[in-house]
This record gives sequence, C-alpha cells and structure tokens, in this order.
Amino acid sequence: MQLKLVKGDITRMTVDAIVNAANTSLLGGGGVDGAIHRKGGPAILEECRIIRQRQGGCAVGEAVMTTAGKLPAQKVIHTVGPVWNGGKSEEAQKLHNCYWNSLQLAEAANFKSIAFPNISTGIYRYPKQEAASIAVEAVQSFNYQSLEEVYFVCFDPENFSIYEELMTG
Ligand code: AR6
Repeated sequence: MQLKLVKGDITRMTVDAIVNAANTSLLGGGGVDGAIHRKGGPAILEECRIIRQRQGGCAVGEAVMTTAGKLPAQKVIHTVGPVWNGGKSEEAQKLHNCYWNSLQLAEAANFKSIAFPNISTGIYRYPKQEAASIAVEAVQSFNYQSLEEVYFVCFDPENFSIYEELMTG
C-alpha cells in the first residue's frame, strides 16, 4: 500500500472511494459533508435515506457506503467522527475506528484506492496534531489486501503541514 498526501478538495479525487466526515443522521451538513452532497448531487442523499430506514443512521466510529453520484470517485464511504470533548469520551478510539471501518468497507468491495479527509478536525474540533497521529497510525497498521493507494486529502494548510511532518519524519 502506498500512502499519499494531497492538498486540496476531496470532491475532485478520482479514486474508488472518498470518505465523508458525516454525522449520525447521514442527512448532510457543513464542511466536507456539505461539499460532497452539493457536488455529488441528490443521489447520495437518496441512498443515505435508505440506509437510515434500514439501520437508523450511522453510529460514531462506524461507516456506510453509498454512490458518489456525479463525483469522479466511484463511491462515498460516510463515517462519523467523534465530537472533541477534551479527550474524556474515548474520542481517540472512536476516531481510530472511523479510519479502520472505512478501510474495511473498501477492502470488502475490493477497492484499490481510497481518500480520507481530516475527520473530526473541523466542526467537531478534534485537535489536529492528535487527530493526524491517530489517522496515520490507523492506516499504517491496517492489514491490506486489495487497497494499493491511500490518500490523505488536507483542505486546510495547517493539517497539510502536520501530515507532511508526520509522513516524512
Ligand atoms: N475536501 C477535503 N477536506 C475538506 C473539505 C473538502 N472539500 N471541506 C472541508 N474539509 P468538517 P468534522 C476539511 O467540519 O470536523 C458536518 O456538518 C476541513 O478543513 O468537514 O468531522 C457534518 O455533517 C477539516 O480539516 O468535519 C458533521 O455534522 C476536515 O475536512 C460535522 O460537520 C473535517 O472538517 C463533522 O465535523
């Protein structure tokens, strides 16, 4: 597996799956979630609604997959990061699970490539340095079968430099 760092907008990524930093309702929101639904079109929300009917949304740390609609990616994997609560609510484990469960869904679909945003580090206020360490540790310890490329897509310059430092040492 090759780990790659990209600066920019995840909705432009041509990969098998992009990961969305969603919320438990799966009904959309701001940040990267807003951008994905806006640019991907209504087909994504339609599939999210079907998943809600089946399982009542998505728990924190879990992941579900839908179409990517009009986006260049094939699929969107929606995962729900933890809201930062000072580290008192098992946020680290939950954030780890977001990466892990997204990778597992991608592997189950035999995907070759996946792109992650910096889950929880926007509206959910997870400290960026800690979130990046968890993300890198999770993707580096995963046991890969089909996946060949894993991208971290950093939208804000602060996250980009944190990842650059972490990945190049
Ligand atoms: N491409 C890549 N990264 C992006 C993009 C983009 N187009 N837009 C923002 N980011 P956030 P969260 C980065 O707030 O903290 C929503 O309302 C952003 O700079 O999108 O997990 C959901 O519905 C930040 O580094 O997600 C939830 O309610 C990172 O994506 C809630 O926000 C995550 O920021 C989830 O909050």
